[in-house]
Amino acid sequence: MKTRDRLRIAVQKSGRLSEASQSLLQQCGLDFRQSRDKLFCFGETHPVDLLLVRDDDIPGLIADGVCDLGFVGLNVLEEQQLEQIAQAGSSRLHSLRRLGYGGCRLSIALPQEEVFAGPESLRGRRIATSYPRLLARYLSDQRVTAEIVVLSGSVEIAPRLGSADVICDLVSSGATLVANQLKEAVAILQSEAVLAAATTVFLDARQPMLELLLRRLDGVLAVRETRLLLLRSARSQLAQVQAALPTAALTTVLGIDDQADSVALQVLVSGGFGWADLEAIQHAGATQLVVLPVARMLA
Ligand code: PRT
Ligand code: ZN
Repeated sequence: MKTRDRLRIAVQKSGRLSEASQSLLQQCGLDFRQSRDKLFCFGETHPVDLLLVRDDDIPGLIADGVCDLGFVGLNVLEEQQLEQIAQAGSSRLHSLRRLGYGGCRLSIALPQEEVFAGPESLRGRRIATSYPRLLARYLSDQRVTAEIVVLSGSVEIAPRLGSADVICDLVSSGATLVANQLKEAVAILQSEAVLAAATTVFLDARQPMLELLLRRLDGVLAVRETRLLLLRSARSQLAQVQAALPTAALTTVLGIDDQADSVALQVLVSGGFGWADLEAIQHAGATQLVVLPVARMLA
């Protein structure tokens, strides 16, 4: 393996994942200076550099050892993993972390007037997609044979052009499908941006940097989902209020100087915490509820 003393990360140059990927690195305390041709970012605070590329090139750059890590959609990563397995029998590419942005699904969609009666409805049909390996895996899992029409873009117009009957494409809001008179039948992959790598063991200065990056990344990802909930409760209702809190919450109960009958609670909540959860706690007897975002956390 080639020795290098700086970690090199592939990031999408311009597209749906660019901003969120760079902002995640910034939240990890990494700052960069961009080269004049805007293809390279030199790490000013840490020995980490960025290569700005097309998202489709990211898995290949990692597999070839040009880059050590990459921020890429799971859809692109898995498609290229399957391609490498088909070509070479194996793939060293894998996902180290799910990153919580760039969410979408790879779905099969058909003309609005058609009825989808399960995977059987796809037998013998022409399905247009840019993800032939993922689609082939789904069809084979379902024991259905169909014709895969590989297109590199504008997949959603294939049925209207007559080059396919059905499509398999990325969907997020679903507006593009509706605009093309298509309807979603089944999602074959739930995707989001991931941190991809071919190895996590380096015998040079990249190893401590990788460990630092992963530690900070875990901190940032955990905090994103965490909220600090402040509230008050009468002592007589404390048990009820505590029972309404999320089960994994970390709770501190504090006395209030001049109010012997009341307590203040500080509750660290992780995972999705919405209006309905807050209302349930209020209903159990809590008052003065405040939900705050958490900036940093060290356990
Ligand atoms: O130039 P480069 O090759 O780098 O970029 P690209 O054009 O290939 O990729 P880009 O930026 O469009 O997407 C990058 C990644 O974002 C994808 O690989 C997915 O992991 C993720 N992502 C998230 C999406 C979407 N959401 C999405 N909605 N990628 C594409 N779409 C398409 C979808 O197929 C549809 O055509 O956007 C259109 C709008 O979607 P609706 O359902 O909201 O209408
Ligand atoms: Zn692309």
